[in-house]
Amino acid sequence: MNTNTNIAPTANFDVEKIREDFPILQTTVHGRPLVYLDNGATAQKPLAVINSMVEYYKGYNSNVHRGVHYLSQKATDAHEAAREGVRAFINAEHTHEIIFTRGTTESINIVAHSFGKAFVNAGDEIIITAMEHHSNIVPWQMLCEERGAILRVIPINANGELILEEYDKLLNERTKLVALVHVSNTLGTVNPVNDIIAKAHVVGAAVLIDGAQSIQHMAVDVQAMDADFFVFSGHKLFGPTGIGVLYGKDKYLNAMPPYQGGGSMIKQVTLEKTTYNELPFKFEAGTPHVEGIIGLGAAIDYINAIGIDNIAAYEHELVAYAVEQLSTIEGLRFIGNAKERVSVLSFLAGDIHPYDIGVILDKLGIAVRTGHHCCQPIMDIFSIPGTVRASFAFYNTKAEVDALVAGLLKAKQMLS
Ligand code: 7TS
Repeated sequence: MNTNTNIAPTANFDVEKIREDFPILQTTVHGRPLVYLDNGATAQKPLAVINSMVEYYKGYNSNVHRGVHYLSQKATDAHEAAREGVRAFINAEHTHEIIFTRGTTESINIVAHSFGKAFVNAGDEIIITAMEHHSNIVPWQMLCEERGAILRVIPINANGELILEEYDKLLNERTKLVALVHVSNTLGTVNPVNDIIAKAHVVGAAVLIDGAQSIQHMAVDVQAMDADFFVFSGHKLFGPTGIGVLYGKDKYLNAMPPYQGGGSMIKQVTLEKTTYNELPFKFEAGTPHVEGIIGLGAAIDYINAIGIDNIAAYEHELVAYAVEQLSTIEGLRFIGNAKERVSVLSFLAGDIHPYDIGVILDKLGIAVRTGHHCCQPIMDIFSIPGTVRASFAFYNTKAEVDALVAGLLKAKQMLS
């Protein structure tokens, strides 16, 4: 089910101890202990992340890359250390290939805008898949409309897996870019990105991988994968909101025009003409989200201390247990049954509306997401209004899965 099935969590992976690092997990909702199963929307933050940002504001708040003074240099050092932390975490070749953005959505929009300007012309083709989040659909539709390019879509089967024979048929010398999700936020499907990227490269197309739902669940190596772009959000990786990453190979980033003009992204400005700064600053106009970057760096340090392979192995076991337990509920139907799947379970219970289930679970202190999860095309394919989605993190437990099952049985009883 997940790609790390052969690894067992090490003996020192102690979920109860890990939970102590997350203050919010000690709270109650409607008088019940919080059971947080909406990690796909945003993950909770460990104290190490919260404290890193408090320390920045208390001790060295300053703008970066601008001042010779002590505070500015300290903030700049922390900021650039976080960039190096991101580089190492995804094994990018160069630190300057790491661009800080507001999140996955902004990262994709930068590529659509700047790669589009440099490389996409009338009659060119862009390939996406039918399981994309809206943020990996709409920017490409906008680009295609603007440039007279054509959007092609890889369909999915009833299990929620890509139909790869159709991908083979779509690829051709007009394909300029393939943009797809690594792990579906709605189906949990893990896509075979290595093969998809290798095939795109045969026709000379670049590939953008949306890693918003993979980066927190499995080891990512952008060089081994050979991704041209890899994007993710800090807030789903136990870091703060408002910060994200665009990784791009420098051969592409150097050939792309800036996304925004302003301070920091320039080398020299006269009233007639501006020359642009080098990577990564060419794509980072204005004062960055300094505390967000510092918080993201702390989140990566925190994950590294636990070990992403330990996290993957623990979650594999947890999700297998959840599938087994949920399957005992009569009338429960999973939306998405991919062979390769991680950490996201979408389902329906009989013909009960997902929203009604979500409201009852909430009263029991259980947070799940209901609705279309910003993937309306998937709902159209399955002819459903939405799903109930439980999305797991490494701090969730089998006892919480049991609470979810009990809550669903109660909801069924009340609503049937
Ligand atoms: N791509 C995927 C696969 C996502 O799951 C999300 C957010 C995004 C892109 C956009 O990320 P953002 O941080 O820029 O907003 N997904 C979800 C979700 O599943 N529930 O809430 C947000």
